[in-house]
Amino acid sequence: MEGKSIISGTGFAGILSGVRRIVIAVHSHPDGDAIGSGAGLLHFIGETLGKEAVLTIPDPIPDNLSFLLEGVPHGSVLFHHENPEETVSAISEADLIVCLDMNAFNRSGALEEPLAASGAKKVLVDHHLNPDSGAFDIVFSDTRVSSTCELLYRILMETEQIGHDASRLPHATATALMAGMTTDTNNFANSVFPGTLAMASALLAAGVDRDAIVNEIYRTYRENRIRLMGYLLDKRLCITPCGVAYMILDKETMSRFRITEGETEGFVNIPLSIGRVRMSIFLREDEGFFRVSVRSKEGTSANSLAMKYFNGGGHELAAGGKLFFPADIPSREDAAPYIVRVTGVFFEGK
Ligand SMILES: [Mn+2]
Repeated sequence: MEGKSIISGTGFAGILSGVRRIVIAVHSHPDGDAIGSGAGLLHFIGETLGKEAVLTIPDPIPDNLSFLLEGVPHGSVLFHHENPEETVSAISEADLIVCLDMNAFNRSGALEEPLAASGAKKVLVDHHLNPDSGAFDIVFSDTRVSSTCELLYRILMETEQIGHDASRLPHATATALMAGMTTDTNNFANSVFPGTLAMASALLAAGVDRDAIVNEIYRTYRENRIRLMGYLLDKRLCITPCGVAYMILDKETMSRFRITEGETEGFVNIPLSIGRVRMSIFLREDEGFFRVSVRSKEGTSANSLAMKYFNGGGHELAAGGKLFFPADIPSREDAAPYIVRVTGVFFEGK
């Protein structure tokens, strides 16, 4: 447990009920957990508390998550990349801001400055290591859960309105929380705790259609993604003597396969299925930097590597960061030797 953890959710609904303008904010390059918890809370505030709220999102979401935002009240979701002024003013005029699935404002890209500057009361609900507790008035933080969706589920269950009866959750909230938990556990492959399965069980009993969720998330990809995946695994996957697998996706290859950024989600996990691989690193080129994803097997800290060498962090076994050129490496061609060198130091101390 991290920071000033307040694990009881009993006061949560009261905090939301006592204010007028509520804004929910999620991290940049939002994943299923960010959108699931954001949409889930939005529906809870609307349907259970009968109040309005606005979900602010810094940049586009992957297509396979768009079903989570169908059915939200008109005007209740603001994307910064589409509507920067309205998004920023919602944040600056808010009385209360709930930040989800991020441990600090600097995970939220374009929302960082408005979030930091806003005079609103700030609440954090998150499951990453090292929450920036000082920046928030109320912190719900626990790393021993699968996802922010699971932590939010626990908090909502403790509210008077829900009273530990999952069937009282709005159906859309239950669906969104199940979806976010499913993506953060990689469909129950990692970070599964007893509470995760208890949550899944209760939500299923409450009528959530998990088959439909799994279909939306994992069976709606474009052919291009699968072709690129095949190409990367065949031509680009390298494995160092230390058992570090890495793949580097440059811009030219992205445009050759006509791939958008969200479509590489999950690629980093694949090499971990190789027995001798203990860590997998995936780099995707952006403007002047690589976006870095790191995954590791038990006993190896993806978080330490990402913090030390990739300007990032996250969870023990799943972390992310950035590698800038020319600040960290002279040019983009130096990414591969950089990975080989720093992981060599990381594992062998040489
Ligand atoms: Mn998460």
